[in-house]
Amino acid sequence: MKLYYAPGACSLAPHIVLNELGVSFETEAVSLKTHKLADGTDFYTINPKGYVPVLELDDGTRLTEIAAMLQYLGDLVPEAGLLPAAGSMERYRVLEWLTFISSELHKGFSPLFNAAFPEDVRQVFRDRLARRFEYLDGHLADKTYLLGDRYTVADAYAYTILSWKDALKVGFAQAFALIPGTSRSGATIIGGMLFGLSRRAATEFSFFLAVPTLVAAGGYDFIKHRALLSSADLGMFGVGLVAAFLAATLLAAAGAALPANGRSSRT
Ligand SMILES: N[C@@H](CCC(=O)N[C@@H](CS)C(=O)NCC(=O)O)C(=O)O
Repeated sequence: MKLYYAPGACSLAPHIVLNELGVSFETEAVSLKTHKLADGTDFYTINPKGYVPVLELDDGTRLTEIAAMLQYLGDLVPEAGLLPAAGSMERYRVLEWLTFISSELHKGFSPLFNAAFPEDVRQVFRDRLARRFEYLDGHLADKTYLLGDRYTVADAYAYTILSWKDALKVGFAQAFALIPGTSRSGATIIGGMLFGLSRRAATEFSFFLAVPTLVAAGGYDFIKHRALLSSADLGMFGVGLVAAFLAATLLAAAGAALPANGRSSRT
C-alpha cells in the first residue's frame, strides 16, 4: 500500500491509522503548491481531484476521500478494533462523526485560508466553525474519545483537524510580535496558553512556526539590506550560526529531559 500525503495536511489522519494498524505501507510526498511528486510526476495523473490523501492498494487501485479511506483501513484489520462492526449502532456513530468532521470542521476551515473572501465573510465562517468546535468541546467534556472510552478511526481524523485549530490560535498570537519589542516566541507561547493549550503544546507550535517565519523574515531582511553586506561580514554570520546551533542543541537536550506529558489540553 502507498499513501500519497503532504506534510501538515489532512493526510495525517490515514497516516495515523496506517501506523496504528501496524500494516506495511510506503509514503509518497506531494507538493500541494505545484501538484507534483518529487520526481516531477503530475499529481493530477494520480488523483484528478488534485488533493491528498490518496491510498494506493497493492493491485494499483486508488482510494480517495478520508471518510471512505478510514473505513477501508478500519475494516482491513478488524482485530485492531479501530472500527466497530458493520451494522452495529456504534458503526453508525463513527460514520456520523466522520461526516461531521469532514463537512463541518475540515471544510469549514477552507474559507478562512481563502484570501479572495472579504474579512466580514470570513468572520461568518469563523463564527460557524467556532459553534461546531463548541459542540465538539461539549461532547468531549466528559469523554476520552468520540465514542466514549473506545478509540476509533474518527479520533485520528478529529485529532488532525484539532491540531489545525491549535496552530491557528498560535498563529494568531504570533501577530502580537509585530508590536516593536515584543518577543515572537513569548507572544506565541503565552498566547497559545491563554487559548487553552498546555505549555508543552504551545512551545512545540511556537517552535515549528518559527522555522518558516524566521526563514521568510530573514530572507526578506537579507534581500532588503543586501547592499549593506560585504564578504567581511561572513565571519560574523558564521559565529552567529555556530552559537545559535550550540544553544539550540543544548535547549533541545534540556527539552528531551522534561517529562512527556500531554501535547495540549484537548488533543
Ligand atoms: N474531500 C477530501 C478533501 C481533501 C483535502 O482537502 N485535501 C487538501 C489538504 S488537507 C488538499 O490536498 N488540497 C490541495 C488542493 O485541493 O489542491 C477528503 O476528505 O479527502
